[in-house]
Amino acid sequence: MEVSPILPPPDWVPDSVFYQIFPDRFRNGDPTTDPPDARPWGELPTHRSFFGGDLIGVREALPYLEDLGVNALYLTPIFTGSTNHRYDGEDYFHVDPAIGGDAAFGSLLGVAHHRGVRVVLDGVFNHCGRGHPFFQDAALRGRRSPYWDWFTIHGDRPEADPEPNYACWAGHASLPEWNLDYPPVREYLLSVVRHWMREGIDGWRLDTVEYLPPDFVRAVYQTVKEENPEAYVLGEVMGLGTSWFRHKALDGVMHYKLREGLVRFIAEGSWDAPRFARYLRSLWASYPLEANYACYTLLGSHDVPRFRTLCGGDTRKVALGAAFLFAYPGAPATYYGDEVGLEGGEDPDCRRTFPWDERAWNPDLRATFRTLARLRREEPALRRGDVRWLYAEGRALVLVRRLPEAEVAFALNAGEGEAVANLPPNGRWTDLLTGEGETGKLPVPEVSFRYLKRGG
Ligand SMILES: [Ca+2]
Repeated sequence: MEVSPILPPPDWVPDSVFYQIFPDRFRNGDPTTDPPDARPWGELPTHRSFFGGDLIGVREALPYLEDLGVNALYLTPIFTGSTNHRYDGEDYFHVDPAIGGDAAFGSLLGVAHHRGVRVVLDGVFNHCGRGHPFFQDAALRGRRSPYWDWFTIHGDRPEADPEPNYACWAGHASLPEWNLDYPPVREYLLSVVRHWMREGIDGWRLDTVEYLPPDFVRAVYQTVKEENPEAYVLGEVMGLGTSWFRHKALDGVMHYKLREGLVRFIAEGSWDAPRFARYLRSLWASYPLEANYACYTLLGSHDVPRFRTLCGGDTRKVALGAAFLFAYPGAPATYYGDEVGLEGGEDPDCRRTFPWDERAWNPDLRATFRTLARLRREEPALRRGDVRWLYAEGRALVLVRRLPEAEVAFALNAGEGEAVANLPPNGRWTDLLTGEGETGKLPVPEVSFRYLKRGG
């Protein structure tokens, strides 16, 4: 099938509320599959520790996630690997038995789809694990291996010590890089993409996109769309995503740039609202309009400290950050545990186990996440409306999301002390949470937000 170069991002993405799961840490649904050295749930993680979380646990948690308003999952790698994160793939065609194997994934996917929850997988196509059989073959047979050219090895055998003599990701000897200039490697990886599309997944999050040849990323995009034009191709892009969109290689990026602004403005308080607004408007102008609505917007992930920790533990500020994401274009994502107030610094600390004992939850924060998802579900303007920056002064801002038939204003005050912001000069607005009517001047209490709808 010919793929049009102007294929728009899937229509379901702006309607999605994502939840990111690191399978070893979210929920242990079947202790019989645990790695033999699994640590007690709740212990602080190290780079090497396993906790026994699995996909059976994810399936069990679907009612919890639905209650939270989640309708899309992003799972970090699930294919067989030897580490707790599985970014070291050893078998791209099978789900790791330690998290339940192919059967657990098939069951999760079936039940998720039945409940209207989409599933996006992590595609690690820059590198594999040292235990991948093709790399092992190159190590065993040297230049006589049919897989020698699949990697970039300087010497007669791959050696890890004292320095790896083969191309590997960020200098990690455990992660040999695929030689993506060699056509059979591309064919193999595209066959992986096709295989999982045919299993019924809803899209891919592509790992380390900025390290991949752009024409290969575009080939992945085209392969995905050939299998399902409605599937989502999301890139892990830490810098600006502009060139990837221009070359039509991605639908959206993980919006780390937006997150950076939220960290400065809300968590650190080092930017005021005007600076934050200028920064966001500049980012907005850097991306095609449709890409702005198809980005995955986030406060955190397995690669950065948790937002709560960056806020010095202040859950009110986590609520502000989340409220902004749910009021802004893109698909808002929650990193597992952020909604109950889980803390954590740099990796591996940001990968703690999810606390299933409800006494450890922050109930107000979780209630806020539920409310935000409900508002987003009930107000199409929050998902599809255009964006107008109405007010930015001191630590407060107001933006308006507008469709022809409805307008929702979002006001946020990140400062200590009440702010009085402006609403548009005409008409009456109704607070969507309290039902209060407002006109003209809008009081916003310290470290809080308001959603208002025109009319009422
Ligand atoms: Ca388990």
